[in-house]
Amino acid sequence: MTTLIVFLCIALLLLIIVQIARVRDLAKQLRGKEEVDASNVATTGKGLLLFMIVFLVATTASAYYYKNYILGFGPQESASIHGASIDTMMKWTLAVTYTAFLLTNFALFYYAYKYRTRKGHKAMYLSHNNTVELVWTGIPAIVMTFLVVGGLDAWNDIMSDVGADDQYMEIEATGYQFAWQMRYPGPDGLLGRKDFRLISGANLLGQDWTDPKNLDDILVNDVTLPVDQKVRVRITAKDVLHDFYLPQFRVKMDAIPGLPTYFVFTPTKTTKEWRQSLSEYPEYQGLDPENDEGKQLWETRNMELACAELCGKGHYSMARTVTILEQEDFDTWYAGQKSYYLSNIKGTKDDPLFMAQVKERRQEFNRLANNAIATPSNDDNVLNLDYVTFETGSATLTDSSEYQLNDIIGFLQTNEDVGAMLMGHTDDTGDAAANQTLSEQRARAVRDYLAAGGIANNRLMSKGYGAERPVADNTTEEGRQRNRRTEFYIIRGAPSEPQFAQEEASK
Ligand SMILES: [Cu+2]
Repeated sequence: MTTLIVFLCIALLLLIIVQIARVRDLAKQLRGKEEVDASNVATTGKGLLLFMIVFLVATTASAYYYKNYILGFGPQESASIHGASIDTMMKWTLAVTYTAFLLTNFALFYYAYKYRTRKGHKAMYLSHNNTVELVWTGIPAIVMTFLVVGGLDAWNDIMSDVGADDQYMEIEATGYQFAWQMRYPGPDGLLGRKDFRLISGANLLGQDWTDPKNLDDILVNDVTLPVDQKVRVRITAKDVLHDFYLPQFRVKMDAIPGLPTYFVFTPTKTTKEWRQSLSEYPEYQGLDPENDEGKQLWETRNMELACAELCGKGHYSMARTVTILEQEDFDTWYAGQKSYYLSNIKGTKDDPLFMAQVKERRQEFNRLANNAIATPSNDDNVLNLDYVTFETGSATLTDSSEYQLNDIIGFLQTNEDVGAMLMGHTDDTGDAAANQTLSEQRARAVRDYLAAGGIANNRLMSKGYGAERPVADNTTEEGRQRNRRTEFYIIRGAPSEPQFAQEEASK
C-alpha cells in the first residue's frame, strides 16, 4: 500500500513538472523567448541569494546550537594536558575551514546573483590574472603551512615517549575479545615480564612468575589513575586488533597482538571535577532515569575507556570506567589492591616458585625416609610432616598438604615392605579430651588420604596423642606451633598395634 502511494506521488510530481514546462513554453510563445528567459534568470539569481543567506545563517546557528557536542567546547573540554593542544588545533582548523566555507559560498551565490541576465549588462570575463592566481594559491599555502607545521609539532609532542628523568607511572592495558585487562606495577613500580606461551586459565596475561617484578603486579578491569601524574600506558592485544580509546583524555592508540604500543598522557581533572564541570550544562541537568537514588545526570556520568576498533560481535561491551582521583585517594585505592600472584597463584601448582620448593621438600623427605629404612636402629624412624596442615580447629586437610602426602604415597609405593603409623599431636591449649579427639581425627585424616591414594589398609595405622608429647615449650606461640604436628612413623613390615607398642618400647 505504502509503495503504491509513493509511486502515485512520484507519478503526480512528474506530471506537474511536465505541465509547468508546457505552461512556460506557451508563455514564451506569447511573450517572446528572450523576455521570459531574462525574467526567469533574475528570479533564480534572487532565489540563490536568498538561499545563501538562509544556508549560511542556518549552518552557523546549528554549529552554535550544538556547540556542547563539539570536542574542545563546553563539557567536551579535554581532561589531559596534551588534549588541550589537540583541541586548540581542532579549533584553529575549524576557524580556518569555517572562514573558507563562508567566503567560497558567499562568492558562489553572490556572483550567480550579480551576473544574472540583465538588459545592457555584460558579465566580466577573466581568462588570466596573475594577482588573483597569486592570492588564491598563496593564502591557502601559507595557512596550510601553519596548520601542518603546528599539527606536526603537536603530534611529535603527543607521541613522544617518556624521558629518562621523567617521573611517571607505567600501567598496561591488554585488549581481548571482549574486555580490557589492566595491569598495575604494584609497590615496586615495575611491570613484570610476560610470555604468551605461559597464558592459561589461571594466568590471563602470561606473566612469568619467576620474574620477581611480577609478584606484586595488580590486575584490575577498570582504569583508576591519580590526577596530575604522568602515565605511560603499554597497550597490547591478545587476539585481534583493538584500540585503547579514552575520549575525555584524547588518548587513542591501536592495541596490536604481538606489537606493543604505548601512549603517554597526564590527566588534569579528577572524576569529581569533571562531573562538576558537566553540571553547568543543561544536557547533564535533571534526574537520571536509570538511577533509582534520584541522582542528577551529571552525577552518574563516568569517563570511559572504550575499544575504538570494530573487533567483533561483542565490541560494544569493551567499555570500562575511568576514574581519576586525587593523589591521596589514589594511594589509598592502590594500597587496597592485592597482587594477582598473592591472591591467585601463590602456593598453587601454577606457581613455579612453590613447585620448586615442593620438589626440594620431596628430595629432603625421600632422603630422610630412605635413611630411616637403611639404618637398623629405629631412632630416626619418625619424620615430622612439616607441610601437612589442617584448617584451624578441624581435621580437614589444607589444599597445600597434598604435596607431602603424595610424597609419602610415593615412598610407600616404592618400599612395599614398609608400613606407616600416623601420629597426631596438639598443643596444650584448651580441653585435654578435645585435644585428644582432634589429634586422633587428624592422624586418621592423613591415614585415610594415604589409603585413598592406593596404600593397602593393613600397612596403615593412626594414633592420636593429644598434648601428651610436646617437642617444644607450650608457653610460646612458636612452641605451640611446633607441638601441633603430624608424624610419620616408618615401620618395617605391616604395622599392628602390638608390634607398634613393641617398637615404641624399644626406643
Ligand atoms: Cu576491541
